[in-house]
Amino acid sequence: MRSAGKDYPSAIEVVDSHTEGEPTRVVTQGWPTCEGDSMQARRDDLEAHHDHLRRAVVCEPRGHDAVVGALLTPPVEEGSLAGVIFFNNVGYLGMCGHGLIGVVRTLAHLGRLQGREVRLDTPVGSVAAELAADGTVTFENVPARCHSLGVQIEVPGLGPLEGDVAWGGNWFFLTHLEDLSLELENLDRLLETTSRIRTRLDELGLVDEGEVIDHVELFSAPTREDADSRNFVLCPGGEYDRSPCGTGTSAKLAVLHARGELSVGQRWRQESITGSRFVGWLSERDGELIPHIQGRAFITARSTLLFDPEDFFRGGFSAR
Ligand code: PYC
Repeated sequence: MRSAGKDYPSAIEVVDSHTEGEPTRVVTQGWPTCEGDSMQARRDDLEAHHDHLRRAVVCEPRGHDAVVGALLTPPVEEGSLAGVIFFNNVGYLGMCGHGLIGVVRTLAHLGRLQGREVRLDTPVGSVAAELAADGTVTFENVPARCHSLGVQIEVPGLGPLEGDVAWGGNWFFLTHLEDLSLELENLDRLLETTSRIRTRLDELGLVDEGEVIDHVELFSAPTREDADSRNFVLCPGGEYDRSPCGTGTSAKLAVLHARGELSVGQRWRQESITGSRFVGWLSERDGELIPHIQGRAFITARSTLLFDPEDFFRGGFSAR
């Protein structure tokens, strides 16, 4: 049996990027092997034996609370180039849309992409992506589904609220608030309000046992002329998504489709709280709705992370 001891490698190689403003740190070398035949098993192994590395890689002092990490592994499916496990300041994500776009740009940057199309395995399924000549990445997500429309909840300190529950690779509660505009100057209130909603959702347990609605997504009218809607997304670790959130936009597409407001193939242009944008649409395969999400990522750094045994903060820390 392997121990869950806190061993640190001497160095971990990473490539940093941002996708429409949201950071991704791809681990390319130095992480111990994650055991398991499936991506879920590897994610569980990572959690059981290397969770201290998750924190050390994405949190302060090497990163910060908004950074999403992506660990590359060998693929588990035939035809896939690699496996990828996404993680953040508090744990693990099923899929991560902005992160996937960052991974594709990173693989291209490293010269590891063979051609323009790639399949990657995640703990919630395989996804396909294509890198266009201008650097735009389009990925075909795992199937999205609307779980329930018009759910009424009572949130202490906020009152009654109506929203939808949908899966887009992670679970989302999608709603809008009349009296809180989606502007960065309202960030403290947006974080506080969405955190309250999430606490209430935890208590209510609206999805299956073992599943958690860990993202809350607010919508308003867009501020850009080339967008259909603006959003604010609370992520599991208390941070907000600077991008329009790939899995959140996928969940939104499923909700719009369930309401009869978006047909298959119809474009949806989702603006984020920072003013960046994803374009999304749905296709149908074997009776399931497949979200397609398009956006851009830019490489910001290639670094070697070091872990000095004398360093009190070697294992990283979170301000939250
Ligand atoms: O783009 O799917 C996404 C995402 C999830 C959390 C942060 N970004």
